[in-house]
Amino acid sequence: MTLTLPDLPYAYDALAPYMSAETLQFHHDKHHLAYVDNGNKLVGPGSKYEGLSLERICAAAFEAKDMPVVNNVGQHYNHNHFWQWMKKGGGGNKLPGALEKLVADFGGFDKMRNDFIEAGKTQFGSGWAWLAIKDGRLVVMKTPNGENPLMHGASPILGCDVWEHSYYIDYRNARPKYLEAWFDNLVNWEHVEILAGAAR
Ligand code: MN3
Repeated sequence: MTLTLPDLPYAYDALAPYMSAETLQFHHDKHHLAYVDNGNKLVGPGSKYEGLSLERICAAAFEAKDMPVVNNVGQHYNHNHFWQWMKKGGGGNKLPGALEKLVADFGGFDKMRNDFIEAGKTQFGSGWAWLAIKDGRLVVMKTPNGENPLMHGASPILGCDVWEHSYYIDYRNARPKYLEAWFDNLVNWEHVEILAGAAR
């Protein structure tokens, strides 16, 4: 398949002050583009991944321990959703109805928020914190580098990029502050709901 860089679904300055235009310009225009360009050298026509969806490529590459594809195509999938997992005026603890039961069964909103932020804080080095659906239940996960829950038998519904490129301009080394600001002010719960619906 041919990977293409999606446009951001908002202006570069839409997420300030929680995520600056400068961060989005580097993160989207440089970092995500590099994953697209590198990924296209790995999964293009003639490769063994030809004809597979992005989701299937993630799982197949991890199964095959094909780490260049895991990391570059994984990061393409992760960032496609990362842009959509944020919006101006996001966050808050009012969830769409379809998410309420999943979150209640997990132990409630506060436990979900705390566990998610803790996962992001404790991911050693570059990686992601996740909410995912596994065996019909909500789980919190963390993964290194470009890995995602698709590679671990789960369906991601929310992910926060904890690579330094996602927060260093705005928060320097304060990853916990970034995670809290991100969760409380930027999360687009409607995109989470869409993915949760598709995961059933
Ligand atoms: Mn990133």
